[in-house]
Amino acid sequence: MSINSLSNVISYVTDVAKDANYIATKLDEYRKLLTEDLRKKGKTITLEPPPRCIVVGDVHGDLITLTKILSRIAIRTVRSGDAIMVFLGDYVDRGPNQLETLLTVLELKLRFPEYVYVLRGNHEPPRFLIPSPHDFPEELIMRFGYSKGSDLYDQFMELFNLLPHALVLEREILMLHGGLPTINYRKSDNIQEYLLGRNETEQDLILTEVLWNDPIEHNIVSLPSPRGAGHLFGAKVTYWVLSKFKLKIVVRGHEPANTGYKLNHNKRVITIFSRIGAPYYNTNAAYMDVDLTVKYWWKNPEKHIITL
Ligand SMILES: [Mn+2]
Repeated sequence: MSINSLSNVISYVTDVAKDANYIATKLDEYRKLLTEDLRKKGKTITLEPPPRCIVVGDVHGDLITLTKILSRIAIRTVRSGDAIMVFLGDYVDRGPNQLETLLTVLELKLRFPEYVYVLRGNHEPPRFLIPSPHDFPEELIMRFGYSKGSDLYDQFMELFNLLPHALVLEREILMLHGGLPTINYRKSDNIQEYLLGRNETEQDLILTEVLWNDPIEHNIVSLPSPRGAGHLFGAKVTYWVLSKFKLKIVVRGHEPANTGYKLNHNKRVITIFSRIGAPYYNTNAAYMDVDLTVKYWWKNPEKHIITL
């Protein structure tokens, strides 16, 4: 592991994670930054594509795999502005290191605010949509006792409300945790409205879809999801979104994959899963590292996926 790699952050947050008061102080800093980011960039962020984009899928407390990924990325790569790094959500629940995992991505955001993006997953839930299992509150209570543990949980829940739902690299990639909304298929003229909803009733339904949807290999719009929340979105939705909003590909997490990634809808939807171990026992974790200066890179997206 190089001393100049991003994985240096992990030894720092491991110290933070030992002390409830230290965590609370850091949480204030993270919330302040995310509030400012939200005010400036909104709940769905749109950027001009950088030369390089690194994408990490679900980590769910697998700090060992996250360390391996970060140790391959030099600090100067991110600091120079040549690359952005995007996390697709699901940092907590499962695994003994969920707190350290969450603190690592937040600390990276704090240190490189313009180049690191921390998206919301369904395990960073709004109060109306708690996933199962959700052992993050129990983990905090086990470590810090009932009073301090539940206090910290409330503060994290507040922070989760500040995380962006999606990141768009114009003309290239749409990144989000679960999938494409289906209830407003063909009803929106701009991507912000499509991903956020047109009014308050739509907002929660669309957030549910963004956080919970999975692709299905049929040329349909939508089916109910076996997960009990969200829908399965068909290729029709993918093709409409890509042509309507002039994008090439959708990159999402949420679903385990044995090789760490999978492709759907004629390679236009990529799933990245960046953890290994129980309860999925997948063979590989994966992340994506795309050189966006390569023309037509998206025609063979698997060439830009690194498995470990
Ligand atoms: Mn998920």
